[in-house]
Amino acid sequence: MMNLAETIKQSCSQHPHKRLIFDDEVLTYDHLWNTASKIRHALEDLGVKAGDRVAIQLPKCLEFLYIHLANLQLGSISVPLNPTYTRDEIAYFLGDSRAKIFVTDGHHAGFADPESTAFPELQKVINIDLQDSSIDSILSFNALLQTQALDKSYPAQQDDIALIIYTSGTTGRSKGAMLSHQNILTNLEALHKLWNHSDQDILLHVLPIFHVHGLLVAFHGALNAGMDIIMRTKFDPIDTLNCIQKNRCSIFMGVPTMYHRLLQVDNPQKFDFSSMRLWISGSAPLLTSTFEQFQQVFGHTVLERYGMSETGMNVSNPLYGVRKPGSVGLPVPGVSVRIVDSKGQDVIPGEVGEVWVKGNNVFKGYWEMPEKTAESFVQEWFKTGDLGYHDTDGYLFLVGRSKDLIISGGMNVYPKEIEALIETLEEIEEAAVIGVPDEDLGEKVIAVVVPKPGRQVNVNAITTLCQNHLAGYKRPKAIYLIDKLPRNTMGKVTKNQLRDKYRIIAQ
Ligand code: MCA
Repeated sequence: MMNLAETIKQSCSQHPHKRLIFDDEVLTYDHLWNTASKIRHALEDLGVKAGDRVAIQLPKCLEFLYIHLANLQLGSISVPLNPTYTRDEIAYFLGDSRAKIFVTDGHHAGFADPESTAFPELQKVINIDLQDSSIDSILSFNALLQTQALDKSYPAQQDDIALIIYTSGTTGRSKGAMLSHQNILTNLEALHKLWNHSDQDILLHVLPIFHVHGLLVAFHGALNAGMDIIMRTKFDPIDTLNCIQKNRCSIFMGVPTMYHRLLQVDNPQKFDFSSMRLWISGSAPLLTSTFEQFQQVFGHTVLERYGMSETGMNVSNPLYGVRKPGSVGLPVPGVSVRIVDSKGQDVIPGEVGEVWVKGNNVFKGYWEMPEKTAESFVQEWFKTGDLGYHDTDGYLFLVGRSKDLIISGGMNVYPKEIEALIETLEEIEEAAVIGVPDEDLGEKVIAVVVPKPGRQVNVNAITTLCQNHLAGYKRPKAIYLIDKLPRNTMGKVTKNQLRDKYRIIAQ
């Protein structure tokens, strides 16, 4: 098996004139790969070696892709970070990953000073625009482009880490999921066959690129197949339909919120989407009502699949067989799936248990967290924390999570992180953060907060605190004050009770 760089190189050599159209900029595979080669050599000149971490916090842009592909060529590890992360969040990720290079833009370049003792291993901040930054050790992206593209070999071994994707922690610190070249390639190859990808396909790419969904399943999937890629910086439903019509796209990948928003478009039939063969949904549960409405309005059956940052894609509805509403489908070839009870015994069809998965797609563990890694596995089975059941045809239906997790617009939000932040306010006794159903986002984040006896709590102070410390998608959309949180006999906050109460109040 080749490594990721070798397979992409092969695809770029076979399809040199295939295009990536990024908003209005048109470039070829050839150009993409050669520019990445220049960056690879510039990184090498900076002393970056195989295995070093290169953190990337950029809005969706070509430079992000160049840096990431350069890392694959060099064997260094991409650490993609949400561009809306705040200074505190970035400080944690740079520190934890021990990144050697931080690639970012003018807005965030000041987040990390390589001279600071907080980041002893950070050597350079690379700024893709030098507009409002004053730190001397910042290097411009354009300077990197002055390097020659040399044809060199790609040293990464199968088992070497290609990416660290941070997933927030249910308790405490975020964990970096380490995905090897083999993990990623195994999954890409399985999906290529399963979804019948080909170089005749044209992908419309509207997802963020700092996640497995947008970066691996969509971008890498398309690149390996030699597809033309129409990439948009932001999702907009009208723009999506316009792009499909104009470019004769055949594949779209989105989160349920995007499907919901496409259904809000007035008379979508006025657009020509006859070129489309595959509408894929993932990252959050697709409501049966959205699935059915999409069938009625668009005349297409969405293909829902299920994956995780730690594993890539595990389960998918079939391309040719029945796509069952409410089900994420059947195991992806090469992935084994079990549903087990609390004793680790397999349950019978119809019975709910925890979903465990095994296969070469399953990650190598959490970066420098051997205990967390050990807790997440039983032998080679990865315990997903998702609850579900199989029907008698083997289709998986997800019904909940054993972890305290909210999925808002396809983004995972861990209540613990927000609760701990709110509880830093001196006048607050405790906080419970929950997700309540939301038509657009699937679930929306709300906070229920208990003031200390006799203390006044200013809701604006909580809002400001969250604005200063948390990326936007994690911030509570509503905050409620309450005297006491409901608890069970063990003293644990009964979040189900809170969810029942606030699902109506918070509408
Ligand atoms: C943006 N905002 C959100 C979210 N996104 N609030 C809650 N949940 C969200 N997901 C807030 C912003 O903070 C801002 O708040 C306001 O909405 C407008 O921001 P904007 O960027 O314009 O939002 P949008 O364009 O409407 O974004 C919604 C979105 C986006 C398109 C659904 O969230 C998105 O692209 N989601 C996809 C995430 C994804 O790719 N997940 C894959 C991870 P304010 O106005 O207060 O500032 S999971 C994965 O990879 C696994 C492996 C898998 O299986 O796929």
